[in-house]
Amino acid sequence: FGTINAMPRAEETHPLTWRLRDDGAMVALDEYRDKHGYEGAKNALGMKSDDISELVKEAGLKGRGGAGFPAGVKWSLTAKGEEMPRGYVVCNADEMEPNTYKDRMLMEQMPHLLIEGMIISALANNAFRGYIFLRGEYHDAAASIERALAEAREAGILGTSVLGSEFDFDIFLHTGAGRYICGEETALINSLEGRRANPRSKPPFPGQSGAWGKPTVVNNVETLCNAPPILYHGKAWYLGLALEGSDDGGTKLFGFTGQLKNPGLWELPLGTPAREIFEDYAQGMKDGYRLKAWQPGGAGTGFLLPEHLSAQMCSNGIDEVGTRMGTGLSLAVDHTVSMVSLLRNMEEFFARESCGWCTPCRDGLPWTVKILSSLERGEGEQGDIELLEELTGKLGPGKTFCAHAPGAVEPLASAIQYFRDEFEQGISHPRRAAHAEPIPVGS
Ligand code: L3W
Repeated sequence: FGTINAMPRAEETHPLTWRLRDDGAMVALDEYRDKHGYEGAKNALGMKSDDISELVKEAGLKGRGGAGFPAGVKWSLTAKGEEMPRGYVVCNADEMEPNTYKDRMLMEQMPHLLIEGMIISALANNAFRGYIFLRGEYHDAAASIERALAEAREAGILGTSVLGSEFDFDIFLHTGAGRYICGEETALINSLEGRRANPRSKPPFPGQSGAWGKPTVVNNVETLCNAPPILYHGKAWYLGLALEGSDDGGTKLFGFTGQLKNPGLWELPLGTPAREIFEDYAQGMKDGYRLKAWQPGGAGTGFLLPEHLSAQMCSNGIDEVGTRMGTGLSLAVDHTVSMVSLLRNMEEFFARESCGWCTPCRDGLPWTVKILSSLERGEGEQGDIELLEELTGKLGPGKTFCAHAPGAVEPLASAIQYFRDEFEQGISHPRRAAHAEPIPVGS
C-alpha cells in the first residue's frame, strides 16, 4: 500500500485528488496555483467569518478523523469577536490509527491543499497562528510540508498580509514523539505546549480554551483539505458529490487493507456501498482466502460481518449496522485469523497507548489483555467471556476520561457478539474461587 490508487480523477468529482501527479511527487506551488490553488482562500478572504462556518456547515462537511463531528458547527462554536484574543488553528496530523494512512498521502503530495484549508479555517475562527501536529515518523510528509510552507511564505500566502489582504496568519510544523493518545485533541494540545500528553476535561472545549488558554480549533488533515473546494465551488456542488442516502456531503478517502487482490486507497463519494469498495476497488480476497469479518475505519471501530458490506460508507450508513465509520480505511479479516489472537494484539496496543491517568482505562485495558492471553493459550476459565463483556461496559462511553478506552472495547464487544464460539474454545478451566480470606494490609 502507500499510494492513492490510480483511477480516472476529475476536478468536478475528485476535489481532494484531481491534482495528484502520476509520479507521486509533491504538487509544488506553481502547479497548485495553475489548478485553481488558493482560489478558495481568496473567496474566504472576502467573506465574514460566520458566513464561512455557515457555508461549511451547510455543505455537510463532517470531521474526517474518526468522530465525524460537523466541521462548520465546530467553527461556529469557537470563541471569537472583538473582545476575544485571536487563537490557533491546529491540524491534527498525528495519524496513528492502525490501517490508516490517508492523511500521510495528502501531506506528502498535496501540502498546499492543507495550507489553504488552514488559512480558510483561520479566517472562520479568527486565528493568528496555525500548527501542524505531525506524527513523528512521517519524515516525507514533514519534508513536503516544510517545502510548501517556505514556498507559501515566499509568495506572500502566509505571514503578514495573507494573499495581499489585511489578514496575518502563519503556520508552523510540530512533530510528535510517537504516542497514539496525541491524536486525542486535548492530549495533543498538552503535548504541543510541552506537557505530558494527558487528555484534558471537556468542557471547556478547545474552541473556548485550548492551546495556551486561547480559542483553538483542532481539525483533521482530510477535513481541512475539504475546505478549499467548498469555498471555490460552493455548497450545492459539494453536497451533490455524496450519494443518495448519505447524511454527509462530499467525497472521502476510503481504503481496504488485508489479504486482498488490490488493497489501497481511493477517493469516492460519501455513501459508496462498502461492497463496491471491497469488490470493485479492492477486487475481493486473494485466492485461497475468505472474508470472515471487517472493520470499517480503524482499530477503534466495531467488527462487522460480510453481510454488512451492503452498508453505505457514511456516518449514518455505518451507524445503522451498529458501529462507526471511523477513519474510513477498512480492514478485511480473513478466515485464517483467530479473533481471540487479533483482539489480544489490538488490546495490547490500546493498553500500551493508554496515558494511564484514569483508573478504568489504565487498569481495565491490561486486564482485557490478561484474559485474552489466557484464552489464546487455551487456558481460560469459566466466566472469562462474561468478565470481558462486563469490562466492555465499564470501559465504555461516559465511563472514562476520554474516548480512548471506549474505542478500545468497541472491537472487543463486537468480536464477542459475532464470534463467541472462538472465545469459548479458549476455556479449559472451571471458574477459580475468589480469595476466601481478605489479603492483610501491609503483608
Ligand atoms: C464543541 C461540543 N465541540 C464535540 C468536538 C470535539 C472534537 C470533535 C469530536 O474522538 C474518535 C475516537 C477514536 N462543542 C462538542 C464539540 N465537539 N462536542 O467534536 O469529538 P468526539 O468527542 O466525538 O470525539 P474525539 O474525542 O475527537 C475521536 C476514533 O475517533 N477513531 C480514531 C481516530 C484516529 C485518527 C488518526 O489516527 N488519524 O483519526 C476511529 O474511529 O477512537 O472515538 O473536536 O471537541 N459540544
